[in-house]
Amino acid sequence: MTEQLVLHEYSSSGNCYKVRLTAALLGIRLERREYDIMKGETRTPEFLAKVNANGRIPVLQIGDRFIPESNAACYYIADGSSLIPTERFGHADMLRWLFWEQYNHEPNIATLRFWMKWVGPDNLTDGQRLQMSGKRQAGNAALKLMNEHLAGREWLVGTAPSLADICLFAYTHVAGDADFNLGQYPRVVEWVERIKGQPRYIAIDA
Ligand SMILES: N[C@@H](CCC(=O)N[C@@H](CS)C(=O)NCC(=O)O)C(=O)O
Repeated sequence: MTEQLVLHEYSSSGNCYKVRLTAALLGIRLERREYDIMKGETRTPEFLAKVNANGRIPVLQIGDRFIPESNAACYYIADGSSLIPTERFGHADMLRWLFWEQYNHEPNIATLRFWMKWVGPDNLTDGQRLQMSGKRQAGNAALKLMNEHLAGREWLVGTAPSLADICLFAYTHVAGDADFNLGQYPRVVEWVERIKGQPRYIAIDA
């Protein structure tokens, strides 16, 4: 990849980490620009006008063009690499996991992690408090589904690591931050270790 890539991010976010991890595993350099989401730095008129009208990070900048949405940014980086299955079914299956992550996994596990670690249990609104048990149940259902899918297989799609593994790994491996007990999902724990063992792996706080 010859063009310069800039990641607009908040580094402890799993959505931002998955973009960094994709680039690291592929040996691709990213320039990093940090925003403090706790201070609303992604909600300024400048950010909304130039970087992402949706007011969120991560956003991948390629020259003067911007790709918001973590999984789309990962896809841009990984396109053409071994992380993207080329066989038609495998490719669609990888996309299935990326969409599933955004609908069934991230809104539950990542949101609870943010509420518990950043907002703090004492500062939650009544509305957030009301949603906690539903999100915990749905987060556990997502982890259970992954655990069952991983029976007899090492990777989510086919027989090699793909972008599906990277995108699901980001919030799964820190689910303990939101008091999910990964020990209940032994195949997920093994899969987490398998990803950590990949050449050029970087940790979320690297
Ligand atoms: N679906 C988006 C979610 C992006 C998102 O929710 N980003 C959060 C941090 S993980 C954010 O920017 N929050 C700050 C805000 O909403 O003001 C993605 O996958 O990139």
